[in-house]
Amino acid sequence: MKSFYITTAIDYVNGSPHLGHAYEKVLTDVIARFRRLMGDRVHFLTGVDEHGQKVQQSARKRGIAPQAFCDEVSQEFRNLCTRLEVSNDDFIRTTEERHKKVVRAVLQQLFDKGEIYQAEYKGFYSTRQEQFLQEKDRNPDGSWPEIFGEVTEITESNYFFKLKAYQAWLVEFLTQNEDFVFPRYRQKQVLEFLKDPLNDLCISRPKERLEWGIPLPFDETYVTYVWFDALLNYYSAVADQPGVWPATYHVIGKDILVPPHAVYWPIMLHAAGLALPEHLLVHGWWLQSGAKMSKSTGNALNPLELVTEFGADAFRYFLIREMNVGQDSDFTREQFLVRYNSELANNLGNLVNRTLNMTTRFAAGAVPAGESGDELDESLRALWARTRDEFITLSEGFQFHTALERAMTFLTETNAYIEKRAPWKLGKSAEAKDQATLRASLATMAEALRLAASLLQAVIPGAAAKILAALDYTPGADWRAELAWDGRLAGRKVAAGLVLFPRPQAPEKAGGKPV
Ligand code: ME8
Repeated sequence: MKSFYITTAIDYVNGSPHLGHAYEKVLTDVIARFRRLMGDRVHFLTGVDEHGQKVQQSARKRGIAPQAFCDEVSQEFRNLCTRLEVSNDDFIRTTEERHKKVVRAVLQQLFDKGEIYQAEYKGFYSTRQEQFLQEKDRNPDGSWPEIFGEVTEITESNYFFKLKAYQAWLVEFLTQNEDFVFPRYRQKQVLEFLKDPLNDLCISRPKERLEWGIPLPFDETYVTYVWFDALLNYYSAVADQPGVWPATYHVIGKDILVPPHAVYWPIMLHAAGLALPEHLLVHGWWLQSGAKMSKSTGNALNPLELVTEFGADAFRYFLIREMNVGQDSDFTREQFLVRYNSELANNLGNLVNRTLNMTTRFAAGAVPAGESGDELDESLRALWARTRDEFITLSEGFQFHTALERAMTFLTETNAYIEKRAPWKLGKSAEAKDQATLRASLATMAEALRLAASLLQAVIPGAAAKILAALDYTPGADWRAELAWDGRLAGRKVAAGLVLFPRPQAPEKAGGKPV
């Protein structure tokens, strides 16, 4: 079986991980976990981008060797994955030999085929973006946009990859494969970009300007341009694993779609005779007061602080619930607390507490058998069937925020069911009918909780596992079968006292803390 191979972008190690990095890993993880539940053989790769000028500069600033600097910062990105319960199967660093070997082999192959040539180049260069600029990159007033930082004119001899020769092929490919980029409107942006003629890509940097890179195999006085090196990570990590390449999805942010992932990468692969990835999944940005969070602007939020404060599940839940994949979202602590309080603590947390505590109190801790077949139960079951089907369909289309909204509605309705049944009243009655309704209600509550936890596994894996364990239940391998409402918990001994989402401060009192 061909793997469902999914990757994140590899993060620059010139600074610590921020919320944007955390989001991309969590989003990719939710997809990976969801596909595993759906029965796919998943291979999930993440990693770090360690070469290039920015990393060399950051290491210099710290007064340490680039490799030592990379070792240190890479570890932070690895720790981030662990703390976020990201289930990656592999973590690649571009300074690893397995990667460098593949980069050199691909470069040599393209050079031998005549796809790479040497030429004199004179042009404007942005150190911050590590790219040569073109006239069309200028502001209307002739100045260079801020994002390029300092721009200098340089002349040097360099190696070029024949990008231009493949422009028509790429346009044809994108026209034939309309769903190559998700969301679709982003594919249109790629085609828009391709309306202008492409220039060949400068893929070398003279060693006197940049030492920190992979030497060109055919001319060791140069190192490889960092993007040419970095993009190959997706292939180098699995080159020796049959049945994995090509990638099913490369998950990336919108800033690195055009040109690297949608232009350079398909052309590099095609020229090297390698299969193209099936899709690019492009997410938007987390903003703070409308500005992109990034290392260079200094408004980056340290995700680990939030994870320490609220736990990985709450953090993951918020990111996935709040962001419509593809669009931008503003991050505010207030909104985080609103969702935490209302959806996790009050809705899910409340159902957990009530179910476990009431089963303990009114049924000696054992989930009763049987359910009443009255209208109240019927309608909750019907809502479950709809919720489950919609959740799966929405998740398949990456509409996780709506999928979670549906799950929340099911939890709200289950809590409303409890209010209507009022087990605390039934428990006081000695009548046989009331006792039967009480048992049936407790069975329904436990089953609804089991199903909700199973459904939410990909998003809140830790909390879901704790809920299932408190219900004394170990899920089977077939997820779809797990999602059937069939009262399988009858007789299980539940464990009361599970507090998953302790209530934080009220939002109005939370002011003063930096977001
Ligand atoms: O671009 N919101 O690395 P990177 C959401 N090394 N996503 C964000 C974000 C934000 N505020 N800021 C960054 C690179 N990202 C290259 C990639 S891949 C072969 C090489 C996302 O550390 C960004 O869009 O700058 C990208 O997908 C990822 O974080 C890494 O960004």
